[in-house]
Amino acid sequence: MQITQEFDFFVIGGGSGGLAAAKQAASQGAKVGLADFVKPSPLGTKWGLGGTCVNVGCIPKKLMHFAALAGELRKDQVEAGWINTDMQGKHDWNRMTENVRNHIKKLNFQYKNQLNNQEVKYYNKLAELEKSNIVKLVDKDGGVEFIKSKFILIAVGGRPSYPEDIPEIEKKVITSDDLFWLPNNPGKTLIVGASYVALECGGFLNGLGYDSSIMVRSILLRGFDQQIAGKIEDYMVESGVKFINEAIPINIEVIENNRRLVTWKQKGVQHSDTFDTVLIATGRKSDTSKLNLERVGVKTNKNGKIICTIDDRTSVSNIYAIGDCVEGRPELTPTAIKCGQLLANRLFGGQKKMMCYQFIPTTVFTPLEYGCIGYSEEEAINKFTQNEIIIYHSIFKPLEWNLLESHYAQACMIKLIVMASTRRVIGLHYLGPNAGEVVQGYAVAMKLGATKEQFDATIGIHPTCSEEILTLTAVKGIDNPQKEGC
Ligand code: FAD
Ligand code: NA7
Repeated sequence: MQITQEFDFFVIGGGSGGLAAAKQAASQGAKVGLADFVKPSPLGTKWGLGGTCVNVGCIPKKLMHFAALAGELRKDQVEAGWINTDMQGKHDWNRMTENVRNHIKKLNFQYKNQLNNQEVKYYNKLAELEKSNIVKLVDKDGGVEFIKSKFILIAVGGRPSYPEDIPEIEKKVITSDDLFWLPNNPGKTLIVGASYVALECGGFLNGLGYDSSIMVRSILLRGFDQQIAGKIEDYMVESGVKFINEAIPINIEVIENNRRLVTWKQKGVQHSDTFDTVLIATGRKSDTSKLNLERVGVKTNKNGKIICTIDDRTSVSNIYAIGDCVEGRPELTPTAIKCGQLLANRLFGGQKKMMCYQFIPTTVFTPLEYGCIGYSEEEAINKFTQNEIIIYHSIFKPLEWNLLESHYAQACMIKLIVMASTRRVIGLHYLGPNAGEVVQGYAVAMKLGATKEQFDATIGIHPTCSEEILTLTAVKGIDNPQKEGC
C-alpha cells in the first residue's frame, strides 16, 4: 500500500461539523485533509460539498418554508387593503427550485474556496478506514489512494431511513434527499412520519398549494412539548393539511401515470388512496456502515451511531467523531459546527473547552413556527416532580393578526417552565411567527441561569410577540392562559 499524503488531521465528511473542524484545525497550523463524497439517493439525486444542511436540509427547507409563507402573505395583503393581489396565481415549482439550487451551488463553491484558501486538501472521494491511522480514498471511477493521518475525525452525518416491510420501497418513494431537487412539482403528496422533517415538509408543500397528507404512526413531534405539538396540528389542519392519524403504510404500488396507490392500516381498518408522490420521513440512520469501523475497533451502538466520550473520542484513541453520526448528540447544524471547532481547538490550539449540550435552542419551521429551549413539560415532570416546577402559560394573538380575519386567535402559545425553589427558567416554548428569531436571544439568558424574576424585570419591546415571554403571569393548572388586552 502506497501512502500518497500524510496529515496531522484528516476529516471524513464535508458537512456542517467536518468543514468547521477542518477549517479551525488549519487555522491553528495543522496540516489538514478532508474527504467528502455524496452517495446518490436510491433515485439518483446527488449534490455538492457542504453536507446535509446545505444541500438537502436546513437551507433548502427554510427557503421553501419562506416561499410557502410568501404565498400565504397574499391573503394577508388582501385583508391589509391591497387591491390587486392575484389569489388565483399558482406556484411555479421550477422557478423556486431553480433559485434554491442556484443558492446551494453558490454555497458549494464557497466551501470549496474556503478549504482551498485555508490550505485544507480536499478529496472528492469516498473514505473508509484502512487502519487506525490510514484512510482509503476511492474516487467515482474506482481509483484508489491511501493517506496517513495522526488524528482522524469521522463526521459522516446520516441519511434517511425507510420502513422495512414494504417491498422495493426505495424505488417507489422520495425522501428529503430528493424533495428539494425534484425536477417537477410533487403534486398530491403523502408524507409518512410525524417528526419535524415530516411536519416541516408537509407544511410547506401545503403552503405552496400541493395537496398534502401526513400519516402519523403514534404522536407528533416525539420529544417536543406535546401540548404545543397538538396546537401545531390544529394550525396545520386549519391551513389545509390532512392528518391520517394512528396509521402505517402497508403497501405502495406504482400505477398508471406514474402515480402511487398507497394502502394503509388505521386502527385495524385498511384504507387506500392514490398520490403523485410519497415522501418518507421516518427518521435517519447514521452513515457509518461502509467505514470499516469494526475492523479498526471503533465501537458503534446497534443503530450504527458511534459511541464517543464527552471529548468526542471514539474507542480508538486517535479517532474522533462529531455530529449526526454520534450517539446521543442533538442532530442540529450549530451543535455539529461548535463541536468541530472546539475539538480542533483542543487538538491543535492547546485549549480545553468542551462542548456544552445544555439549553440548546431549536426551531421547528412548521407553518406556525415553534421555537424551544430546555425541558418540555413532559421532560420536566419526568425529571423533577409536578410540585418542583411551575409552568407559566399564555395563549396570545400577535398584534398584526388583528388586521387579518383569516388567522384564528387561539393559535399562538408561550410556556415557561420554572423551578419552584430557585425560580430558574428551565424550559421555554414559543409557538408563533418568527420563532427562530424570537427564541434565539433567550437561550443566552437561560445559559446564564436566568430566573423568572429576571425575565419579569426585563423590559419588553412593544408591540412584539417576543415581549409576551417577559410578561407571563398565568400559572398552568390555576389561571386561564388566554391573554386579554394589547
Ligand atoms: P452532514 O452535514 O450530514 O455531512 C456529512 C457529509 O459526509 C456528507 O456530505 C456526506 O456525503 C459525507 N460522507 C458520508 N460518508 C462519507 C464517506 N465514507 N466518505 C466521504 N464523505 C462521506 N439542523 C438545524 O440545525 N436546523 C434545521 O433547520 C435543520 N433542518 C433539517 C432539515 C432536514 C430535511 C434534514 C434532513 C436535516 C435538518 N437539520 C437541521 C439537521 C442538520 O442538517 C444536521 O444536523 C447536520 O447537517 C449534521 O452535520 P454533520 O456534519 O454531522 O453531517
Ligand atoms: P425522527 O425524529 O427520528 O422521527 C421519525 C418519525 O417517523 C416519527 O414520527 C416516527 O414515529 C415515524 N416513523 C418511524 N418509523 C416509521 C414507520 N415504519 N412507519 C411510520 N412512521 C414511522 O426523524 P426525522 O426524519 O423527522 O428527523 C430526524 C433528524 O433529521 C432530526 O433530528 C433532524 O435533525 C434531522 P414514532 O414517533 O416513532 O411513532
